[in-house]
Amino acid sequence: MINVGIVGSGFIGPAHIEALRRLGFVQVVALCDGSLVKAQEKARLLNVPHAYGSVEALLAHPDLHVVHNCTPNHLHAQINRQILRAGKHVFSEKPLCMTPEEARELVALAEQAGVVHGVSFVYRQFAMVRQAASMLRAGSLGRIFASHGSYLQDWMLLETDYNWRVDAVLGGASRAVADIGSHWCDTVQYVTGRRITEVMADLSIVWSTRRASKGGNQTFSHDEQAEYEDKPVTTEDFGSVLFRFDDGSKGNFSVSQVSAGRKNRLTFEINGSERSVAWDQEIPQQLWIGHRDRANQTLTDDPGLMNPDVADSAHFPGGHIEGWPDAFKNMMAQFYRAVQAGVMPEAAQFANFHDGANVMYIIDAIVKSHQQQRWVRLER
Ligand code: SOE
Repeated sequence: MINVGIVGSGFIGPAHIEALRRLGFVQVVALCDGSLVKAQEKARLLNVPHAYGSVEALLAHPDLHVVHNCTPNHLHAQINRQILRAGKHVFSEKPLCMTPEEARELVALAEQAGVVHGVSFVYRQFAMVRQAASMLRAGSLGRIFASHGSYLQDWMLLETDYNWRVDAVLGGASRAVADIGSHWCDTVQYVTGRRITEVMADLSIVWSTRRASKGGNQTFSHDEQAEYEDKPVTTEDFGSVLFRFDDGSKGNFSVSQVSAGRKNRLTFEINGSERSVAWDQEIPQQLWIGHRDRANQTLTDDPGLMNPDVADSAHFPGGHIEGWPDAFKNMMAQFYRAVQAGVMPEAAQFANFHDGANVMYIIDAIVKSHQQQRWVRLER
């Protein structure tokens, strides 16, 4: 059995634990949170045998092999560093850190440590996203003309919606782009096999002051009875980005956390000279395939109908719809196969620290582009 420790038990820590438990060869042995009391309470609720009130104490747990960093953004770099210095395999929530400098440092540390390193970019692990990537690899779209899409949510729509992500000190200089645009970029770079090299961005804040619940808000939660205090907002609620890929092809995407009715709608469409593909995270089992000279198709996640090289990313016969928790399981399965082998695979299908750093360079360029109102080339 592989022994795992989880740091952080907010919205996402329990999702990691659930996915790990579905693998069968991994056990979550310890959990750590900001205080021992909170960690003990969460460990009891989540049936985790050991609880710790500090990362140091968790890292000293006997026979610990892997640590997942599921903390708020401002703690990512510091805790990833600690895990690497302890020589443990590391799986970090996104974004990898808060600045490009930290990203470069973490990539170097991960390489030196010789451990398996992963970043939680989960959307590339959906069966139909992997199918789209397989089709592109096989050349079935032809020459790529355009890539576009958006990632829209509504959990920050109201003036009374607040969360640590709003505070630049805790969430970073960018919010919507770093929180969900990061997923869009990773997913589309994975599908196309191309890298974004230049961006032109326009970011907007719709609530320059938000009314924060004095009791604090979890991600996606809303408390009707709360008492509020005013807090200034310096991070974007939505943004539009034009980009250029390394092969000269182009695209654009928008991100928004204030789009009423859109819960977690990551969509992309890629247009090639032969056909198009489009995908929507809220109907994840369908891949739309667009044609000019015949009727369009909707391919569903039936392993028997998918390309053989990616058919193992759907686990049930067609019609048994798989979604976000299943993509999470796929991501963990990829990562833990590498942990079993003890080395980073040649062509990892899970996002690693290099991918996490790459997205940090994109976010940094987007923020600079907005501030300077011009095209910005990525600095790696
Ligand atoms: C909040 O916007 C959030 O939970 C992100 O932080 C996740 O990465 C995304 O998968 C869903 O939305």
